[in-house]
Amino acid sequence: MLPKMVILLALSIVQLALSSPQECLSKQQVAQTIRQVQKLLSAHEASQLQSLRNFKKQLTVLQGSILKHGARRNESCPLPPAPPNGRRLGKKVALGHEVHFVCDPGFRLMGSETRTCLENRTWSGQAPSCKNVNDCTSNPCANGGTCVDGIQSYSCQCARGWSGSTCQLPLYSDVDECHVFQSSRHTRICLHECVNLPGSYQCICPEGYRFQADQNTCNDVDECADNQHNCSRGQTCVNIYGGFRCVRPECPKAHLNTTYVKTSPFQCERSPCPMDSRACQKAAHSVSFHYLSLPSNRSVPRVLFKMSTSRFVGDSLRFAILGGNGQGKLMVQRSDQHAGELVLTRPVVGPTTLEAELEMSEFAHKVLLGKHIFKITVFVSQYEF
Ligand SMILES: [Ca+2]
Ligand SMILES: [Ca+2]
Repeated sequence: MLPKMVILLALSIVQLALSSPQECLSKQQVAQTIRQVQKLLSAHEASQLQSLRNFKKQLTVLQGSILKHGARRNESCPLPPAPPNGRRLGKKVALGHEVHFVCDPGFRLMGSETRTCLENRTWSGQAPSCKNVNDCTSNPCANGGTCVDGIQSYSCQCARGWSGSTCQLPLYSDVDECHVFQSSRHTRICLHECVNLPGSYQCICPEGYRFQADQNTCNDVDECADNQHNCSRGQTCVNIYGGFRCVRPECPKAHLNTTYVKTSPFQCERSPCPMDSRACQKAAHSVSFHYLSLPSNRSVPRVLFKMSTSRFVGDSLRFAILGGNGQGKLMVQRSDQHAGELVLTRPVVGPTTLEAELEMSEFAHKVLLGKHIFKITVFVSQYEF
């Protein structure tokens, strides 16, 4: 507004001076007027320049503020590394942005699959890692092969006699030793069961036996000594071939003034008899219990048990089998002046149990000094060992 007015004023003064000769101004007056207008314009120019400078200054401040704000917006997190055997997806690391992680085939991602750049310039969640997937979990190796895990693969270390990627191929044509030798009693290679293997064979013993490789035999496990039995308190464990038995010998019941007391787990002694009781005096002085173990089908004759006297010093002994299911297979005989023996006279095929009640009578000058009862139990096993 001001410059327009100033120019109009200057022009009207000049016009007045040139167009009207009657009221004409002197040359001097015109020159003075022009100088005044020039002065006015200079002052105005200075003011305009100052305004422009201020405006420029404001623009610079505004620009600075915009740049500063922009810098804040560029705040970012350090680029997280890709896990070994995996990849990172996404490159934007500014505040609020996400990056993702994936694993190579055969690997499973542990940790965070997605992470976000947080205000404090760190990434959310846990650093990811790629774990090799165990390819052996399905037990792919056959015939006793050992599986070795790889990356998206596995390999098999085959047992002796096998080959192929999963040990499915016999390495060489095998001889079935069991089929060839085990079927005949004379060429038998295993005491019990034979299992054919590629390039070899294996002998297996039944339950209750332990295979002894150096002698190629099946040895009975002594469950009683090894404390593998389940006998209750009051019972006694008796080891037998291929197993064990829990026994509890009982003394004869009181009968006709005759009573017995237990003097050990396997022995009963007659209590002193009343003076007038002949029945008691004729009864056995002692009853003892004997448990024997015998493999099946043993050759005969075979002495199973020996009896001798120690209590009396008589001049003769007599033996008898009083009872039990062993009659016909068992026999008792004198072996010397003070001893006798129980003999197996026929082979017995197990599993079975033979029982015999033996009586040993001792005499001096044909007068009975005393009698002893031996209760024998023979456990015959299922196998010939
Ligand atoms: Ca073989
Ligand atoms: Ca046993």
